[in-house]
Amino acid sequence: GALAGVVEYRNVTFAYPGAESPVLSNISFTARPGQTIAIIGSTGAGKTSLLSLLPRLYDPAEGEVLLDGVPVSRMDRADITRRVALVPQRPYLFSGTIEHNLRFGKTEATDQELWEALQVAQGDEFVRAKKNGLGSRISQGGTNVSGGQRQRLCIARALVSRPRVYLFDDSFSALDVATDARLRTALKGITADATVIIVAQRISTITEADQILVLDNGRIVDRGTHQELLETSPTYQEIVES
Ligand code: DUT
Ligand code: MG
Repeated sequence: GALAGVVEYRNVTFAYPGAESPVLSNISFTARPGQTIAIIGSTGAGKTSLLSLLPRLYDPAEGEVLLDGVPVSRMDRADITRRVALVPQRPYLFSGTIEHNLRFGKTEATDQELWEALQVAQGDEFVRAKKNGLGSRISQGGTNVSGGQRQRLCIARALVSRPRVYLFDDSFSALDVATDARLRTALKGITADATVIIVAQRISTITEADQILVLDNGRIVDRGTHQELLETSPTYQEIVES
């Protein structure tokens, strides 16, 4: 049968509670297993807001978000969380060991799976260099690891949970170009039959995406592959040149 993990946004409009104007207007797109969909757009365009609707951090005012054909508004958050992993723009670690942080919600993962996830996330070296390895303690909020290390641990945590759908909110922008490229190559193997949605700042992160959505002021103004957008989208060209 068809692989699970089909995400569909259908005419989605969303305003934050109490706000007058919507931050997302009439958003429609479909992301299928095996595909990488990229979202790009200037700061405040609505990229994080768009991602937040799938795990139901918020519900849209109009339209529907569907997971495998079922509106997420009819699903338990726990059920969605089993199938969708969001790596937030400000990655969060809680107090406990690195192992606890990686296994969060996925207690049956083996140590080998943890190390594989760390390797893909380009975080294995710094964990191995710690005296207590996976048993090293993380302080509340992860203040005793660097921002980049925190990001890699949160990417690894998502990988350990083996979701059908990955949402990466700006997870690669802080990495240097070479590490970003290595990470994404490694990611391809492990996410090959999953659905991947990437919010990105850097064009090089998304040139190979199956489809790029150009978000501007809460609307998808253009969509296509990198090559198509270079030829057709002034907004995309501006981003490329910036
Ligand atoms: N906004 C709110 N309340 C929130 C979060 C955001 O009103 O809790 C507004 C701020 C902004 C719009 O929604 O005008 C879109 O914000 P979002 O965070 O979705 O934008 P982004 O595309 O993710 O921006 P960035 O590239 O800075 O992450
Ligand atoms: Mg954002």
